[in-house]
Amino acid sequence: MTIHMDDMLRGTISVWMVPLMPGEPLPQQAPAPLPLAQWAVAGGELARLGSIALDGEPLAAFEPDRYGYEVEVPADKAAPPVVTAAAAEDGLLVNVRQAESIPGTARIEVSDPAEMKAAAVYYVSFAHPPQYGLPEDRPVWPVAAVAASGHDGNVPENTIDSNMGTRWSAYGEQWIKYDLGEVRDVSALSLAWYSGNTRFSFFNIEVSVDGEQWERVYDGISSGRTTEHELYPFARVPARYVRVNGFGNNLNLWNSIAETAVYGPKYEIERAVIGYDREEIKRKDRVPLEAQAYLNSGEPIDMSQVEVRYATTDPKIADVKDGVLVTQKTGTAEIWAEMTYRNKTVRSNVLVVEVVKKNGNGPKPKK
Ligand SMILES: [Ca+2]
Repeated sequence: MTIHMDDMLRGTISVWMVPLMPGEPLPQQAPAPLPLAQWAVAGGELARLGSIALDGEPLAAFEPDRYGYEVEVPADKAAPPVVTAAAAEDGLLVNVRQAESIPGTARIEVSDPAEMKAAAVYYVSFAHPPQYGLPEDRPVWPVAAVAASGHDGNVPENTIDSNMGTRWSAYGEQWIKYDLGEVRDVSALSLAWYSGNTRFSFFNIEVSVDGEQWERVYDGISSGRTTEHELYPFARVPARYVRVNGFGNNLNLWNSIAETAVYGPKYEIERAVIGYDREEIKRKDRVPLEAQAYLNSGEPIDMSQVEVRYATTDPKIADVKDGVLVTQKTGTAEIWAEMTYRNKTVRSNVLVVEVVKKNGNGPKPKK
């Protein structure tokens, strides 16, 4: 910060410092300027926390006098950790407002009901590690139309021409808007920032079903580490329009995007099917089972990527070993499978296996 004051003999500068997390709005009203000599903390002391835990695990970086923490959550974890906190001493009140999503921020306030100590606020913000390049685990939605609040000759269409050498550029607070042509399940956007490896861009992402009512789904800063696509995931939401609001970068007020892509939800296992091609199953039989898992897009999954575990209601009648149905006694057993793909498990259909005697059409009635 630089302040020039020409021809000044005496002046007072008030600096108001407010700890803000990304996306948090400024307080509505500024406090009245107060000379430094009159600064004081109510009661002379702050209430403090003694510990913070994430999903029950102590936050290792915790220090009572450090009020902001940034925690990277593994990419496969969709929900933010649950934050708990304990006051440094008895008698203080701790109030936690959990983060709602990733990225997101939990807010912990510790206060003194006796009002001997001033309240303190701690923040724990959660983010996934940055993901670069075009993701392979999501469907890409085609863009039907693009428009922007302005441009300098580098037009908005340049962000969807699959050419990293062309870009949209606009100066100041500007937006660029993508129309998918129909309402889709949207859950991520990737942006390839022009000069993205040398500066951080400030932006947020909004979505809309009708182009009138907008919902903020992402608020952040680009990593400043890549000119490739950088992925910005958010909770899945139905949307036809996706808008990026740009606020310049850390070096100037230009918003420059080389390429944009809009994505649906991550592919995940949705359905598991097992079966066999045999009309009759006998005692001491061996019948190969067929197992197939399907994505939420309906596509079959390469089964070498899927972990399959079988279960039976009666292993003495029918069991599964190495993907083969193995029978012992006559009777009826139910067989099913649990299939796991990318940390998600689904249960298959249930096969009702009737095991009959050899050379017979089922358990013969007793004479
Ligand atoms: Ca381009």
